[in-house]
Amino acid sequence: MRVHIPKNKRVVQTYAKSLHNSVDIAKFKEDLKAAKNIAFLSGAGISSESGIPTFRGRGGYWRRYSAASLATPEAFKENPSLVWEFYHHRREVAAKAQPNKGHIAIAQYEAKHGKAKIITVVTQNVDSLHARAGTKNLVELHGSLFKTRCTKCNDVLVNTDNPICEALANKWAPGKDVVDSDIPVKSLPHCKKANCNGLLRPHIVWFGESLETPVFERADEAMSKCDVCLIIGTSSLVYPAAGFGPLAAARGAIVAEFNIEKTPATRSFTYYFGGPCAVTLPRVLND
Ligand code: BV8
Ligand code: ZN
Repeated sequence: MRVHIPKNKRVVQTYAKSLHNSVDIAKFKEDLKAAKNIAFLSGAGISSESGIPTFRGRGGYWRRYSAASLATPEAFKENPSLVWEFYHHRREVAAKAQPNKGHIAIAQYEAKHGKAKIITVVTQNVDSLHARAGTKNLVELHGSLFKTRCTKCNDVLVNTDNPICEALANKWAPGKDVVDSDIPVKSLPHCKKANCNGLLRPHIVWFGESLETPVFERADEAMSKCDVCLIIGTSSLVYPAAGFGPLAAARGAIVAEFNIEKTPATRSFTYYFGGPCAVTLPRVLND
């Protein structure tokens, strides 16, 4: 029977918890064992050990631009060539990257316990590394680098062509003094559906865009029904994803954060496991 701890006492106890307290690992493993419904929410931090730069920190820049300034519909409207060069670069980096021990620990945990428990992996990442690690019940909140959407007929297709079109061949160098290619729109990727030929865009949710309703609803269902929730490698700054963990904690779910540093959400969580998640996740998931 779980004793409800008043918030303030829980805050004090949360700070006392850390990976170095092996009691926590044992306790959290017990919580996982007893859980019927487990949700994972990952951010860019889980892929950083696969060599994919995170949004914030040093990696958040490409050429002279911050990643977030290019991940907007306005940037695409204004300069589709530049935005396609940016996403071509990210497709190249993600295609060359391998899932790391963090992705694999989650996929193996699902494979082992997915029959007896409901296990959902919700990711903010667009790099496809969870899928490539073998995760099955996956919700890609913000879409995928390897899907395109037609700006005219809305057709969504998986596309792993590298380069995605001739004009983008070798046009992705990230250096800050690289001259942008200024590719004419007609040479950018276009829809191959009959009588369409609309300009393609990455099937990715940009800042200022709404998440696809069915995708959001699947994530919301998982995060509002789970007994235990693991929040992994995210700065918990971008909504609506950032709201899921604190909402789960507020309704009494056990929430464990895996990050190399504390975040604005840490204090509302039950556990904080500090350190690279390719180390901390296998420690708690591999039984
Ligand atoms: C929305 C895809 C409704 C793109 C992403 C003005 C107008 C419109 C909306 C807004 C507005 N102002 C605010 C908003 C809402 C906005 C938002 O929240 N903005 C923030 C900046 C305040 N949200 C939206 O726009 C969302 N849509 O609200 O729709 C709406 C619609 C219209 C009008 C009004 C409302 C859509 C957001 C989705 C944007 N797309 N990604 C692409 O990838 O190209 S977001 C992108 O950044 C990521 O996907 C992720 O979601 C987000 C945060 O990144 P993180 O994953 O957390 O990565 P980050 O680098 O920040 O942190 C890494 C963490 O890992 C760090 O904590 C680090 O310590 C840790 N770490 C590093 N290494 C490790 C590690 N941890 C463990 N181990 C390690 N080894
Ligand atoms: Zn089309």
